[in-house]
Amino acid sequence: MRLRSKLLLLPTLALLSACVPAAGSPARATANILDGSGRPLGTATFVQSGSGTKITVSVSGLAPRSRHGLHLHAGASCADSEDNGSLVKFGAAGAHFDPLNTKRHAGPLVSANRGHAGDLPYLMANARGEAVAVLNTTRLSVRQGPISVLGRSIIVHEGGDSYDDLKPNGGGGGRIGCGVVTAI
Ligand SMILES: [Cu+2]
Repeated sequence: MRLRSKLLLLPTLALLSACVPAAGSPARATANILDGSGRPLGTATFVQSGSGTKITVSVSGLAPRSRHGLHLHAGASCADSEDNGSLVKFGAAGAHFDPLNTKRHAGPLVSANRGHAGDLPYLMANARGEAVAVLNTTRLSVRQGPISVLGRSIIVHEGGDSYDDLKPNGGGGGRIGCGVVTAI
């Protein structure tokens, strides 16, 4: 009887292990970034190996040589919201992802306790309106946990990013692109 129940268990275990990546293998996530009219603007990819996460964001269709704040926001939705009767484009994406509750906008390079983990390098468009931002960070992870990017959203802002709070959230202003991050 004991042997039989063990044998029944074996195929179940094999099935489970097929779904779980081996320890140490990279975990990956992606976001499709759409503009305010629902047209594709670009993609974000997240690859974690060990404690580091490489983030690559590639966008096109921007104004030539323009700068755009780029952040991970806390919400899991790119729906619009309303604030005092006015529409907030992609408002459901919420505020900058700040898992350590620093309440400071300080850009991508400060240590984890000094600013929003979701502050990413701003996008700088070339003459053709294309921009790529790359960041290697330990402030964000792909695997599940308090600093995971899964279920957060990438936002591209109308304006640039001063990496400080002299203007709210670096002065990026309105939201022109959004994509929710999902595992792949
Ligand atoms: Cu933002």
